[in-house]
Order: sequence, then C-alpha cells, then structure tokens
Amino acid sequence: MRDSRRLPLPERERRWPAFLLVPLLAAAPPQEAPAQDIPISLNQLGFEPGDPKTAIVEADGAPRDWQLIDAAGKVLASGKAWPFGPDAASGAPVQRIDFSRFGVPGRGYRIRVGTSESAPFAIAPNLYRPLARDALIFFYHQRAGTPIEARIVGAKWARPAGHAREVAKCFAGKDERGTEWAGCPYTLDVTGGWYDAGDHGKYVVNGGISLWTLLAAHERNPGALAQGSGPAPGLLAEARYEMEFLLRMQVPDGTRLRVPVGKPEPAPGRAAREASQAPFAEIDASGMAHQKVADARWTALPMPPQDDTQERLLYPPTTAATLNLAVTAAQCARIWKGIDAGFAARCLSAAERAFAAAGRNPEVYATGSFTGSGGYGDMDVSDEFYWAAAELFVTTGKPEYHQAVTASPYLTAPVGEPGWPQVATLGTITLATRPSALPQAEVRRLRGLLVAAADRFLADAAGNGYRIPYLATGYPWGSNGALLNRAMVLGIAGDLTGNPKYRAGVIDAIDYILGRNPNFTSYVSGHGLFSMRNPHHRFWAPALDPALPGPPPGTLSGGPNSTAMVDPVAAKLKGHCAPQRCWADDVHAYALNEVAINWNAPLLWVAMWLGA
Ligand code: 9MR
Ligand code: 9MR
Repeated sequence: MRDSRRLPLPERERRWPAFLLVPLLAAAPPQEAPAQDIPISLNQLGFEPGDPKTAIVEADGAPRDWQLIDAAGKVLASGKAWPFGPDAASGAPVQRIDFSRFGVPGRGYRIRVGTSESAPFAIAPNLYRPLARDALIFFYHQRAGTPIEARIVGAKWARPAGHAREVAKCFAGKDERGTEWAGCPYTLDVTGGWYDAGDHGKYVVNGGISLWTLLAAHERNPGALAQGSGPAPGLLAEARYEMEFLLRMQVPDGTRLRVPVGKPEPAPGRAAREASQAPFAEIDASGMAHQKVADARWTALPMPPQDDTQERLLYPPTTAATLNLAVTAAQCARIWKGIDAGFAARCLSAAERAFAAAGRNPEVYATGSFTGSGGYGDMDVSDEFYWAAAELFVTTGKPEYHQAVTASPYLTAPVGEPGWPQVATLGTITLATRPSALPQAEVRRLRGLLVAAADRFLADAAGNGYRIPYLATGYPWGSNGALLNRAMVLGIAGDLTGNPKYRAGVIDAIDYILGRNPNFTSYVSGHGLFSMRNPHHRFWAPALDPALPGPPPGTLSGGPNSTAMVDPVAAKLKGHCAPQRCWADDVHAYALNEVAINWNAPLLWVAMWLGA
C-alpha cells in the first residue's frame, strides 16, 4: 500500500533565469536546477526515438495539461498527465506525463505545464554512446600510480601520478580498539589500480565487484568500447590496469600470519561493529588477498593524490578480499586466453590459489578497526564463495568448482539486488549467460531466477511516484549504484527474453539518474543541463580550491541516502527530507555525494546495454 505521508519540501524561492527562455547552446556549463511553480523533471539527455518517454510533474489535484514544445516554442504534442497521488519516496504528490508516441528526432525540446518548463532534452538515436564512453573514462581518471595525461583527458584534468611507487608494509601496532597486530614479514609493490572513490584507498572487495562489472560488460558485447574515446584506453585495457593491481595484493606463498579467525562475540549493549575481537590464530595465509592498501590516517580535503604524504599501509588479508581476487582473476583467465596467454595463465594460477586459500581460511573477516580508510567489512562470505566457484567453474570446467557451486544454496535461492556485500546474483549471471558444462535445464532454471528478480524490480516501479524499479522505505548509501545494479539485472532479463518491458524498466532507471528525480538534477556530471558539480572528491574539488577542476563528464554521484546520514551536510538534512530528497550537491557530503568505482561500473554497464 502506498504511504501518503507528505514530508516537507525544500523551499522553492527561485524562478527560471531569463536566459533559459531562449534556445540553449549545446555546450552550456552545468548549473543548479532552478525552482519552478510546477516542477517538471525528466531525463535531461533525452530519449531515443522508439523508447518510452516520461516526465514527472510535482502536482496534486486534477490531471494537468501538458505540451511538448520545440526550441522555438511551437507545440508539437499535448495531453493530460496521470495523477499518481502522494508519493512517500519523493515526499510530494506527482503526476506522470507520457509522450512516448512522439519520436521525431530533434534537440531543445521541452515539456511545458502551465507556465513551467522542463529542462531541454533531445530525441536522438545512439543517445547513450557518449555516456558510456564518459562512464568508462572515469576509471582512467581514478588511476593510481600513473600520470593522468593531458593528451587523453585535456589539460584541465591532467595530473602527475599519485602514489607513483607504492611499496607498502603491513599495519603493525595498535588499531583503533587497542588490539595489537604483528604486521607481516614482507612489503608488497602494490602500485597501480584505481582509487576507490573520493578517497585514495584501494580496496580489493570493492575493486572486485567493479572490475567484475566491466569484464561482464565486455563478455556480453566484446566489440563495444574496445577502443576508448580518442586516445583513451579501451575497456579491456582499463580493466587490466585494475586486474594487475589486484594480483599484486596476493599474499606470498609460505606466509604464516596471526589474524582474528571466526566471528567476534557480540558484546551486550554494544553495536555490532564494536563487538569484541574474535580470537587471533596463526594461519597459512599463502594466496589470500589483503583487504586494502590505504592511508594510515584520513587525509584532509582537498588533496590531489600526488600531494598525499600519508604513510600507505597494507591491511590484513580477509576471506572476502581473497574471493574477490579469485572471481576477477578467473574472469581474466578466460577473457585474456586468446589475447595474452601468459597473462591469462598468471590470472588462472592466482585465482586457483586464492580459492584454495579462502577454503583453508573461510572465516577471516575485516575488523573495521583501522582509521584512514573505509571498512568494506562483510561477515557473510557464503555468497562470495558461490560467486568465485561459479567464475572458476565457467573458466575451467573443473569438477571441484562444479561441486562447490552445486553445494551452494545460492544456486536455487531467489536472486536479489547485487551490491558489494551481496554478490550471489553476479555468480548466477555468469552461470546463466556464459557457456559452460552446466546442463541446459540447469541454465534455463537460473535464467528463470534472473527474470523473476527483474519482474520483482518492475513490480517495485509501480509502488513509487517516479516509477523507478526500486522501492525502499529508506534509501541506502550509494542508492544510485543500487538502482543501476537492478537496471543491470533488468537488462539481462531483456537479453534473455527479448521482452521490451525490461528495456522500459532500464529506461525508467536511467531517466531517474539523468534528471527525472525530485532534485531535478542529473546525478552524472556533464550529462544534462543541471548536473552534479561538487562531488566528495579529493581532486575534483573546485569548491575548496578554485584551481582544481570539477568532476569530468560521466561521473556518478552516490545519490540520496536517508539511512546513514553521517556527514555534516546529511546530518543537517536528517529528519527533514523524503528519501529521494536526502541529497545535496556538496563536496562535504560524503554520505550523499561521493563517487565510487562500484557505482560508476553499473552506470557503464547500463549505458553500454542501452546502446554503446
Ligand atoms: O573522505 C572520506 C570518504 O572518502 C569516505 O567515504 C568517508 C566514509 O568512510 O569518510 C570520509 O572521510 C571523513 C572521515 O570519515 C571522518 N572525518 C572527515 C573525513 C573527511 O570528510
Ligand atoms: O559504499 C559503501 C557503503 O555501502 C557503506 O555503507 C559506507 C560506509 O561504510 O561505505 C561506502 O564505501 C565508501 C568506502 O568505505 C570508502 N571509500 C568511499 C566509499 C563510498 O562512499
């Protein structure tokens, strides 16, 4: 049932600036969305001619009349909106405008309701190609250990290498809780890879899902983005840059380490993360992967990566990181087999050693007791085991991986929304879409699970005003990434069935990301007239230092977060925003407006699916 609570709306004191009433220049700089009497939101990139076309108008009462006008103000189509009524997700009553039947290519179109007008948009074929290219180049920008070159990104975004030679030792001494760690008897050269987000941590868990997503996009359509835009690296070259880093995070053979083993005892009256430490034990850590390499302390903002002088440390290996390495290295082994056999063999050996190491040490969890970087802690790695076994089975066909896959409850359980701590769906996607020795009937059943999940996501769209395939009473940290991961599952269901309703669902998701939302903002920088400009990022931070560049085009904001409003900007909004409005385009809003590789990855996947 719909929740009709109406939450307070932000003040709307501004009007459209006069210059917006004249036709817009194509390359207008991004601006903040102005307020209007009757706010109309839509995908600010626009629509492909044959796709569903929807705008949302925030209004109650009787159905509103709408008009579609061209750049000169000529009315080309008109109709009545459909009132959805009060919408808990956005906190206001909304009406939907459907102008799907209008498909004449053009630019500078707007939707008009009364005296209000939407942002301008295009109707054009191949609309999502530049978005896909820009979403890919985000990963190049995030590279550590190599200069970001002006000939590739332009002088504005060029910078010297950050952490150019990163030879790190292991954390030793007391952590935040006073637990003593012994360190390890080696250093590792872990130069390279992608920075995670606005911070300079490099985390194997999050690197794993991000790289998986890029490689899965490649396997679905190997020809797409084989070349980047201009001299930029293509998809596989970019993916390999992260793969090489993940390989470097593997613990050398013959290493014995003392780490906490098992689940910590929950301490009465304390939050789970403050639970007492699991007991330490000595393990054979050969082949495991370190959880992360990161700054010993949080660095201040702004902080161009080349200026970071903090000590960089390796943090203890974990089962989850080890399985993320096994997953991506298994993908690598089959993808590079015909491209670079030596690299493929290195990957296969790393993947099999990692899987074996995780099997020996199935309960080594991140403790979240180190400052200076994110936790990415996950106390349930049964899904990671399934995912790794699935990738290794598809790559090798070996009976031991088949056995591990078939023994897992995830082979038959309903499929859910993927995310860095819940990855079983990704294993199922691989088993259901890649050639393997799995019996055909089994493959059909797995495909059915994916389609059933997609149908649930479509059903969720009926329950919210903006009709996105996402429904939750609270929006989590990185909700835009969560929505795009659902859109990926919808895209796969579309591939498997050919049913156009799944493309319509993907369009609903991308429309929301690109402006059809109650913040009237495209969450992707440089795509749409009113797009995100001030991410929580240590280099793209012009609000903190005017000499620094804004985000390059194709960078996705994490998006509304109504459940973990921990940064200073979010703290002020807390209790005053409906879930979809708990967002601000503010550099200090790390819980609302950070960018991250695991969010840009499904943006890339979806933009490629839509037609790269
Ligand atoms: O800048 C950090 C950001 O990248 C992380 O996502 C976030 C959560 O782990 O933490 C940010 O760092 C803040 C830290 O947690 C608390 N002190 C202020 C830091 C900078 O804003
Ligand atoms: O995406 C992560 C989110 O699911 C967590 O709730 C949040 C707090 O632990 O951390 C997010 O990840 C951040 C990571 O810890 C550090 N780099 C930036 C990531 C995105 O904000």
